[in-house]
Amino acid sequence: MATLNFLTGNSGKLTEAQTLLSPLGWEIQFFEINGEVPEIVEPQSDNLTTVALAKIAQGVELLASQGRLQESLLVEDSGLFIDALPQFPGVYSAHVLKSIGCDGILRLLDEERTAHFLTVAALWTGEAVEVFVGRCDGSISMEMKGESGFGYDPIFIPDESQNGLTFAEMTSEEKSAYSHRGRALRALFDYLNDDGA
Ligand code: ITT
Repeated sequence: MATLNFLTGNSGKLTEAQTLLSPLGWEIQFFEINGEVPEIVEPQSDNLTTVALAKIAQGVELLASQGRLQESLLVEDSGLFIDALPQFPGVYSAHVLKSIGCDGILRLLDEERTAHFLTVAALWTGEAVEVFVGRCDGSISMEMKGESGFGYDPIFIPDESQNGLTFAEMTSEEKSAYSHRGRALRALFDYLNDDGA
């Protein structure tokens, strides 16, 4: 089974990548140095791709410093974009979640509730960097619902959701079928397969 290192401090992201890619023959593991996920500096930017590329550049430097440059490495940056709140929380999604949380987002919204999630994943293949993007359109629920997943999952209803369920009311498999991350990682898998990696 091929191994993919995932440089992230978010265990929810790791679980979703494992759900999606393990059945396809990939073992996904945290990228760690001396048993710890290394700290990465995220640049101030209003662009997810810029952030993802900054993360992969730092990750590749760390691989090089460990003599592991031939290994593959995955990073990704994701954000929730709410139409009624231009660019918000967007690239500030992590900060906004910590400061006002899902409740705070619900308090800011009125009737206009359409939103989308974006993921920009950057993969170091051992030779080069490839970028994959996934988008999921949906809306913000009227209240928090569900216990699964992480982050904004209790308030996001994807358009494909049959019964108006939030991501947090779905299993990891169901969420991945529609989600921004699922789409980006399936594109990544197709690339790895086509490339014979
Ligand atoms: P990294 O270490 O990978 O950077 P992070 O949690 O800082 O992990 P991001 O900056 O990409 O990740 O995510 C921004 C915020 O958006 C963060 O608070 C996440 O919890 C949230 N988020 C990302 N993907 C999500 C998803 O699929 N469902 C709900 N919330 C999500």
